[in-house]
Amino acid sequence: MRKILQMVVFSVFILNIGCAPKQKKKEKAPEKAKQVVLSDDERMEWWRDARFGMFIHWGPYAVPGGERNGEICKGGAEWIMDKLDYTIEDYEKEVTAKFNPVEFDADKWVKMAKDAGMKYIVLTSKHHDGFCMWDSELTDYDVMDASPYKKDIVKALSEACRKADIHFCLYHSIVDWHQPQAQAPLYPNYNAGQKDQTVVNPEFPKYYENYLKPMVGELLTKYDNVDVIWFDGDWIADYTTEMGKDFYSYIRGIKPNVIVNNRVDKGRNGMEGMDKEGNFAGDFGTPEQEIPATGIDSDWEACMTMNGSWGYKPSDTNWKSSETLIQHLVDIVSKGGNFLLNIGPDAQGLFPPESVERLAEMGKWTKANGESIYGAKASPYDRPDWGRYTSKEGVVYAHVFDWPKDGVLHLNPNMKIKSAGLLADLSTTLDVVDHSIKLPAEAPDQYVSVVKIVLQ
Ligand code: FHN
Repeated sequence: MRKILQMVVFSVFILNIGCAPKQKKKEKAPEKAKQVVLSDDERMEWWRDARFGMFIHWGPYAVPGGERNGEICKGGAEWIMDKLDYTIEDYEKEVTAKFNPVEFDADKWVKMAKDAGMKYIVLTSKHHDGFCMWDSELTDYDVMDASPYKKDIVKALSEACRKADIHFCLYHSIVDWHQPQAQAPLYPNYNAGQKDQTVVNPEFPKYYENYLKPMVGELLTKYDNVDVIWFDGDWIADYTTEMGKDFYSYIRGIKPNVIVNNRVDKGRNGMEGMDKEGNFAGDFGTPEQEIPATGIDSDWEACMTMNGSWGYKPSDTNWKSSETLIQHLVDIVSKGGNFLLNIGPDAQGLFPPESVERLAEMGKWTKANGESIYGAKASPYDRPDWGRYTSKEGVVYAHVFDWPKDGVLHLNPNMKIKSAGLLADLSTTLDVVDHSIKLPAEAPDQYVSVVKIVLQ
């Protein structure tokens, strides 16, 4: 009789929370951090100086690469579970069970990011498909138990970043197509709130309190060098601004100096990414696949793909040129923002060759001209027709996209110029006449040449 009672109690417990936690050691509450609490400006300083980071969208969705039985998923390949209507069981069987990236080498990835001039890496710890890229105590739907790979990917990249002295950051999705409480009940298509914002799921608060929140706490305590939590999936109706504000203070309570984007709350104005009027949590705005038309005097970071997909999608050959990517970096910094440029590694754990090629080109440029990017800010001068200005104390960097045919660079008439030289070769000074500079016939850089102007 006692046995039956125990069985009844146990199954009620499981039904109640909906996702049976791993039968592993009791998850202890995340330790309170013992760090010195920095001011907001001190906490944001490294991020503001960094200016350029690598986004990595990687997970089981790299296996199908956006294609199922000959059908191509529209948009990002990381949405294939939703867009091509996998059931949870089918996705586990056809996709997750085949995720075995045996070529993955975290040190190689980090070296490519550093050589490209990137100062931080943001890896998807869990995207919308709910698959966890680390050894989690909270679920069996992780790389250790649900995939043949069985190695902790978050740990590998965390350690490779520490070794290479580059900031390690995590993207974490609020949306979760694997967690029953995170989806609208009884709907074949996941997360029906995504398609119909009026659909709400009464179970969602349980998912938030018992799964999503402790999971981020686990990541922050298991991997001690997480410097940014980059939330996504803030748009669903189930997720409330009360949860967002609670989440932000919970995270800062564990790690006071961590930086959190504005998608932790509900303030984001769509893909334009900046906060609408009101009081919302989050440390920086997140324009996506677009660059604001003018400078913005708050912290923001534009995230962008190299082709059209965040996740690996070989059928998408619409690659931005290296020139375009370098000009985007300059344009963003000239408006006071950061550039988070995405890589979608394949199912073997390799960067697509087109991405490798562009990273190398950007690395050559940032090696020669990085002084005009890192720690640089928007300039007080209006944007010139031929390019962009960035600035530092007493210095303006003129980024010339269109090299003048007559060899004369016309600058802003309010600029009081003391001297000027080509950043790529400061050994020769350039002739300055009033607000114009005499340039050599040939531009030193094939994409964007930089003139360093010392102000009076
Ligand atoms: O739905 C996601 C998408 O898959 C990708 O992660 C981008 C990049 O942040 N964010 C969402 C779309 O806005």
